Amino acid sequence: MSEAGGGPGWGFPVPQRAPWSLVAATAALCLVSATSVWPAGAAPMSREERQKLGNQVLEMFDHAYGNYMEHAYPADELMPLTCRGRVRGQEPSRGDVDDALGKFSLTLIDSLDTLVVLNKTKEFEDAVRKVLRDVNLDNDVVVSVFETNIRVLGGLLGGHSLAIMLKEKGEYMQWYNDELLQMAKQLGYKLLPAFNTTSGLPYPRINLKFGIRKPEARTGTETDTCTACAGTLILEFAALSRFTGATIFEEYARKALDFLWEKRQRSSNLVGVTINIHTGDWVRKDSGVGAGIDSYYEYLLKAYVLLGDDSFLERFNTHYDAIMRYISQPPLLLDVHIHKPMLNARTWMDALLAFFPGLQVLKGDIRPAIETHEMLYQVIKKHNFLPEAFTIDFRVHWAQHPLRPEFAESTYFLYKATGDPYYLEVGKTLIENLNKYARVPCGFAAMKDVRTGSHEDRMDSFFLAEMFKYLYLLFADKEDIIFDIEDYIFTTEAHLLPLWLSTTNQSIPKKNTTSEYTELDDSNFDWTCPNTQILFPNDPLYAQSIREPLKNVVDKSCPRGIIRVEESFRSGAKPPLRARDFMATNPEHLEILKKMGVSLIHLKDGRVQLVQHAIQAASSIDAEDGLRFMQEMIELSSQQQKEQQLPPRAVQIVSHPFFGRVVLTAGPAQFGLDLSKHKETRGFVASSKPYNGCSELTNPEAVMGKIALIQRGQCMFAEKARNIQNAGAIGGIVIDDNEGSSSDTAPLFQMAGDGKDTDDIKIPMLFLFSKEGSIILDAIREYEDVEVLLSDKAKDRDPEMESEEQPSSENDPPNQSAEQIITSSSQDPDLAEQAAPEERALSPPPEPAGAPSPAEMDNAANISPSEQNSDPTENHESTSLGGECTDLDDQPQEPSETEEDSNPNVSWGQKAQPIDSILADWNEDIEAFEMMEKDEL
Ligand code: DMJ
Repeated sequence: MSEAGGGPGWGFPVPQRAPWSLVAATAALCLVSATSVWPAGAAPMSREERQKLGNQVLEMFDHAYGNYMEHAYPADELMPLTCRGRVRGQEPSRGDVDDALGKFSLTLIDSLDTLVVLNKTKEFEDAVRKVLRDVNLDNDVVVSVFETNIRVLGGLLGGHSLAIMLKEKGEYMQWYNDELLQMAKQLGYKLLPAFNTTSGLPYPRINLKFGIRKPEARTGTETDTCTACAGTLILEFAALSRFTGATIFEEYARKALDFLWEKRQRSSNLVGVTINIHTGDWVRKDSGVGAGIDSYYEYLLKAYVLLGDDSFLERFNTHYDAIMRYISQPPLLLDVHIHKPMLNARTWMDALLAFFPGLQVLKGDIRPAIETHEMLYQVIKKHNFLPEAFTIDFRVHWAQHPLRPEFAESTYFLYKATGDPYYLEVGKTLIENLNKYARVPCGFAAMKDVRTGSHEDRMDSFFLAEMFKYLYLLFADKEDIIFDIEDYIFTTEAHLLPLWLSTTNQSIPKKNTTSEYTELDDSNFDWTCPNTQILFPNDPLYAQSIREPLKNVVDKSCPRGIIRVEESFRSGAKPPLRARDFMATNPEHLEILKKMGVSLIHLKDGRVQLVQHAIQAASSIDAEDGLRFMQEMIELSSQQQKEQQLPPRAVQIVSHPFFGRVVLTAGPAQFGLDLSKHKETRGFVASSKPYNGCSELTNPEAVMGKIALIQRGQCMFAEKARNIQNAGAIGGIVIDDNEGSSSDTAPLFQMAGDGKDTDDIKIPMLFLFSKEGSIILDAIREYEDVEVLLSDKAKDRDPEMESEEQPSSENDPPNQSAEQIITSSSQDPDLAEQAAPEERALSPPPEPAGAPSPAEMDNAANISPSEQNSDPTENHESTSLGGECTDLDDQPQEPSETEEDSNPNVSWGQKAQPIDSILADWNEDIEAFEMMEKDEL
């Protein structure tokens, strides 16, 4: 048991307090009432400002929830770009992520208790009536057991918990008669067949109507599940048992947890990411605190809080010690192998681990929580959001961000524990970024790429279940909430379960390990947190002093080993094994690698990944050699990738009513104006005639000076470009002719030339899949004049333009003054040259030959050292390694945030990201995607 577990308080029934009170229980920190002592360094935020921010959160919630209810309900989720509901089966499959959708109005159920927290009691009452009236849990659809448990069962139970609380208060919900609980019970029984395995670990998926076994079920053949999937049931299942008296749910969830505990790797006390549900063998033996494992740890600690069973705390503490010993490398949290826990399994971190500082607060381990949170905040400040994955030198590894709430969650718990107003400022930044970059006219859209600012047509239900709750609570005073939040515990989906369940229907005996059960005398305790006097007894600068050394950890970071390698390159030293010669199958090479501290990780898809740990090298000289070798390998790989790929581009709709809020991910062209080197192109759009653009346009007057829309197909991309250019278009957007295609589901590709010289094409050309393209086509139908910006990265919205233009009707023409700031390519001197149409003699092959297939693109991103044979040039080394330590990702080319912020004129286009940095990110992005698409994030 850890030191924290050894105190006198471990046999006591859990007090009816909120999680942060457990900080007190765990670390004995909160012994005296909170005072108004703040650590110096962050000015206190006035009540007025906190209220203003709280109101802003309410307005944002209304925007998200209102649009879901108006445009999507009863569908599971809102598609905020196309402003309609996402109905499973009616949209192209997105793979595992769709398993959360069970045709049960997911977002409504997930939002129930948020409505009460946000003081929208009337709306809550309406929402509950809708759930009871409309939701069917008996659909013939295969859903994830994990997601259905945390979002739907948890949502129903959270709704029930607050419904009975309101009923007791005597004003609202007087008609309520446990109907949500009955639905929860019905759902619980529907999930039980999933546990019909010898291990007791549940199948990952179940058919809501047919269960597992029946042939119609279309599931039940799976052999593996993720640890979090099997280990994140106990709170909801125990609550269901205790609310209803039906003990079976709690029993099943306990059995699954017991099995996972038995299967932990005994020497490291870590668990892997995926496990075989029949044999209990670890399928993926890497171990971290993020994707695939995260909420298993969370539920062990919270099960102790809710159920008061010491065995859960013991297990948690055992795992926590292992995490802090092997995975925690403050401020980083890095995955390791369960059998060789000193060996890192990855060189990047995923966004889900952002919940961990919050859990550390609950555990009472504040220092590493502050450190990791600060590191994450800096990544956010750099990219506006936390990318799905980022490297240990803080470059984007996977650029997506589906509006995940974990960082807001940790911010809230850290504020509660420390009272440091710094965390209020962090929350304010989160609010600003959401409004600035993710808000669209019909809700909030996930970020497809945090670097370009492009969107995905999705707004996950957890955004409403969690994000708004944590942000609102962050700024709320006790009196702003109509009930005592401290009487509840948050599930992993932020649903609220009452702590009084710990003493209700306790049919399963507690495994209290202390033989002498001692009731804690807590009469001297004031459980209220934060208690900064105790937390920072001698030094009010404590929290700040922990953050301070980390302040520049992101900006000042260098890609691993660059400085040292740079020096050795300058000295002309070469590694004993050159990257270009390396063969993964050559035992001698492997021996050299080992000596240099370089380990080889075999990925599932057959590729290998190289990781260097200088500490494992035979000597410091070998370690230096290892760094040189790694640098060569990076250069070699990135050079090859650069040759074959271009980064994604952005099409941003800037006219009324979008004002830049809709950003579409676009594929680049290998010809025409390179948007990363030139200013963006802005103009109104017009459809070309013929729409395929394969012959001379019959409507040149319509496309002249505009951005022409052309349909994919029937001729080469380059030919289309020439035809619209000849008609006077300043740019072109090719829209996919495969109906339903989307960058959400298909990998982007670049439009290839026609195999001939394409230097005559001067205008920029971008490619949109059909769904993104139809957003523009729909906009034309509705608003007629639609203006877009073609660029390499979405530009900040222009607030002046937005506030100046208050159209009286939805169909008002767009602001014509906007034309005055058009940066059109027609002003480009280069373009003057091509004013006279050139003679062309093309006999085009069919178009598909022009575009590389997704598979070709994917191969380009692979690092397969055994296949490397091209020669990295010496010049390359000196150019990329010369000069100061630079982050290949953004620095020094990208203007710093301070520069941007201090320049009020910066908008629409002064935030260009250098091509190299985007290339590096884009290559990594594809690779990361390949590696992670199978992970259950
Ligand atoms: C939520 O559904 C839950 O928090 C879950 O535990 C994992 N993360 C998502 C949101 O990111």
